[in-house]
Amino acid sequence: MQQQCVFKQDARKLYLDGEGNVDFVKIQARWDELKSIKVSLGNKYFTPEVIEKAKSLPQQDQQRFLDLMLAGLTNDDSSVGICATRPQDYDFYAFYLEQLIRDYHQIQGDTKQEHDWNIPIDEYVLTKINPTLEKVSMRARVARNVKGWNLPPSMDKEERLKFESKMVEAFESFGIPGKYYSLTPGHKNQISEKEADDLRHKHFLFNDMTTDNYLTASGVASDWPYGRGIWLSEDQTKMIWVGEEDLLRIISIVQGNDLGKVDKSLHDLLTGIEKSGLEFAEHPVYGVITTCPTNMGTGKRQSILGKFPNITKQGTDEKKLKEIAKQFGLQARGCGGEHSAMDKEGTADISPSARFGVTEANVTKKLYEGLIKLYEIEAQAGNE
Ligand code: DAR
Repeated sequence: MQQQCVFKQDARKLYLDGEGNVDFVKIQARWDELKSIKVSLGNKYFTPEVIEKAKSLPQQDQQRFLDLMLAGLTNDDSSVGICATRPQDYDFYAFYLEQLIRDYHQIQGDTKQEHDWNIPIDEYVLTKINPTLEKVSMRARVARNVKGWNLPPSMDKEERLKFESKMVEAFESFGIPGKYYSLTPGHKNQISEKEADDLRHKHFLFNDMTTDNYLTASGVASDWPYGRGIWLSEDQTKMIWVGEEDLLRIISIVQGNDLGKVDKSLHDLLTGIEKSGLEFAEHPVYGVITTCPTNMGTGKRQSILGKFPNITKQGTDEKKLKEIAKQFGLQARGCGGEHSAMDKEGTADISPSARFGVTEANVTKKLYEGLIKLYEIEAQAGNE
């Protein structure tokens, strides 16, 4: 059965007093309640010192502070629970977000984000791990937001539409053959529901955002489907999502076995879009700025769709694979992306968790090295 999603305006009302001011007692009570279910990072770092500091801010900034936490307060199973609403939140609310970011990315000391797209071809070859990994769905994406624009949780409909128009202009001139498909009602590039579903079946387009309680509660999904769409390259290996969790998700999906090739495809796309004159939102320490603190740094998530029938006992024990993956700094998701289930073959989307304090090249290396371990364990589990 489909879950009933809670939208931002209703989610935030629960934490306001009679005058509409932020009520810290109500927030604390909810975080305390969640402690017996699951402690998200948002919950963990809601400390007395943080509360004291937040309370000393003007009311408008307290309201924004509440907005940061809505995803976590609304979802019992949250592990992070935070969405920034504007690029400047990472400085303004550093008293709360800094420790949380360092915790998620396992960073000690004063790490500053460095970038390195030097990723070799012919080195991270999956058939060296296991000869059956001949034709694998390899994916890589970077999250990007654009300087001068709010992040999706706090955009209004007008800003979303304006941003989409700006991107349509960029797509018309950026030089890689492809087409933009809009979900905005009445847009000149609007596609039908059927066309949208076809793109979803191919795993190109994102799902209806109003069906994800994290996206609705945080405001990421507000004004759906206005300002949303996808640019897709003619050869269907490169795509750019507009108006999802970040303003842009720049993605490449390649079928094959050389991780370096998907990186090259992604980097070509990223360089192309950068040349169109867009200036991405960046932080001097944290690197690229993203809505979710988990994506800060490189914003890069690289994965493969792999089958782990032995570890997952034919898909019935996803938890086991998730636990093992975690030991190697990897995350295992279902085959339909985040919050989706694995199938009977234990098909999972495996990616390194860290994106800050690692370079783009490190992300690929971590994926490759983690997969070596994971496939070793999968083979052992098959002999048990
Ligand atoms: N599940 C949510 C978000 C985790 C990170 N995923 C993103 N940003 N799509 C949580 O708070 O646990």
